[in-house]
Amino acid sequence: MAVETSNCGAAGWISDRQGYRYSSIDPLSGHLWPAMPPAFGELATKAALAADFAGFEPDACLINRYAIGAGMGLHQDRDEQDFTAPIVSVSLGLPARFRFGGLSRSDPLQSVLLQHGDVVVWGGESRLAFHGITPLRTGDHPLTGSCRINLTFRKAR
Ligand code: MD6
Ligand code: FE
Repeated sequence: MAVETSNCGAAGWISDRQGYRYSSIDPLSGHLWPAMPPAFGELATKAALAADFAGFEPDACLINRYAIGAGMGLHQDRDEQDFTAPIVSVSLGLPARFRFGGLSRSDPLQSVLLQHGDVVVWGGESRLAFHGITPLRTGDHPLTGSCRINLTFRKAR
């Protein structure tokens, strides 16, 4: 089951024939990504600060929409330039089980149920930790219906 993706901010995460990369242009529209709404950037900066990462100024907000049955396999977020900046993840809509491990794929995993409104910040020693989302279970959320939306804020460049 696929996750549908979009972006806002100066940099967007795309996949095309050349593979995965950050691009300032939306390949579907040929235009720049929409600007990151100031409230989004402020939320990410404040959440990072609350986790002791001062001065986080994301230039990318990945928007992922998970349908029922969609998940994301264990992976590292390692295509950003600056690993001193954390990742801030905001969960909306249906709950999902977030699995969070260590720097090796085979490290033990913690499992956390992310509910509507939950924010996760990871950085420092954990910046390159493996993580993933187990396939979404059937449900109906009053705000999003039968999906989950995840925003991840990064400093891509
Ligand atoms: C989540 N998302 O959906 C975790 N990583 O809670 C991710 O780990 C993620 O949404 C890379 C690209 C997009 C993502
Ligand atoms: Fe990720």
